[in-house]
Amino acid sequence: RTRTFSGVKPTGHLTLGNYLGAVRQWVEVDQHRSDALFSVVDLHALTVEHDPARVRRLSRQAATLLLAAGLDPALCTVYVQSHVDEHARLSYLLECTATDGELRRMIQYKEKSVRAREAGEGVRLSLLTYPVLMAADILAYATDEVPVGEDQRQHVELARDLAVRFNQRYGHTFTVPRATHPAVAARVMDLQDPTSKMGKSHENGSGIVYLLDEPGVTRKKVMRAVTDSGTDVVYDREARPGIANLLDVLAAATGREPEKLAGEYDSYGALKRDTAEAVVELLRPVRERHAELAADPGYVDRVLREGAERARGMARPVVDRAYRAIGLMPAA
Ligand code: AQP
Repeated sequence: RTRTFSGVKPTGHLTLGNYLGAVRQWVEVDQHRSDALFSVVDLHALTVEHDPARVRRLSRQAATLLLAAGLDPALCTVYVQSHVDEHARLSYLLECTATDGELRRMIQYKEKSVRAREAGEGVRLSLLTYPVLMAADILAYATDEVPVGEDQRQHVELARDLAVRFNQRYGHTFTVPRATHPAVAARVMDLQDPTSKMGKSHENGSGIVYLLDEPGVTRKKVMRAVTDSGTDVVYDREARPGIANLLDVLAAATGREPEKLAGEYDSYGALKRDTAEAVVELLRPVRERHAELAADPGYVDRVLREGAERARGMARPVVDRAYRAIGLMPAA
């Protein structure tokens, strides 16, 4: 069976982008047709300025939301990254495989390090090495497929490069993974700035639909989405990014194609109203189930404990093999 791995960072509340770009595929496709692991990758939340209590709270919330969205512990493994030591163990070996030049080329590093400097904060070394830890997340499980939004494409490429390089130098150790992306809405844009990604850690939340937003709040955010000059509804991501983004979201929420939908609208207002309703209905069951699960933290704890145990059992032989292959002496 295909092995699948993916994760979410607890750097903010989960967004519609996370859902359409990643989580929905995990629920509807990956957990059924593959041997899948999904992780709240909390170590990655420490690469930028963070508040310890908030990271802890958001980690629990993200895990609860993944279950609320429909991940079923009977079908897949759900766990918290820091509960499994193998990620950090393997990361060091991959730091000894990657070069500093290839990490400095990562787009997210460039963007986020500029943001940190502008905010007068130091750039944490872990922000540079973050894609190496992500490669370890993936390679530790002999992963074949990594279902992610398009913003993660470059990081999965790095994981492939490191796997190939390690295998060439030290003998076959790692499966070489590949990224998969949803057909529609692989990159949901910010409703207030449709040229930048809807990202959960952005300061201004008015262009971001959070999975736990009340329906009234979601409606307001969609209705106030920035649209392009012009009035006719056409699907053109370059010339009309605002309208294209709404069409992508509506298409993803209704299982239609954005180009076809464009032909059915002759005003921006009607498109926004239908998109708002479709998003509210799409997220309604997730919100409701989240409220139920949040009232039963013992259940979530049990799922995460069992998930971590299973994950450890899968990762340990792979990481142990890598330790031997690279030349470290086994303990007597
Ligand atoms: N806007 C998006 N559209 C489609 N997919 C997206 N993903 C994230 N944003 C979008 C996908 O969701 C998965 C989990 O994302 P993440 O936790 O790694 O990162 P993030 O939501 O982008 O959060 P950040 O880094 O905290 O926010 P920013 O970037 O604003 O600083 C991934 O598969 C991701 O592709």
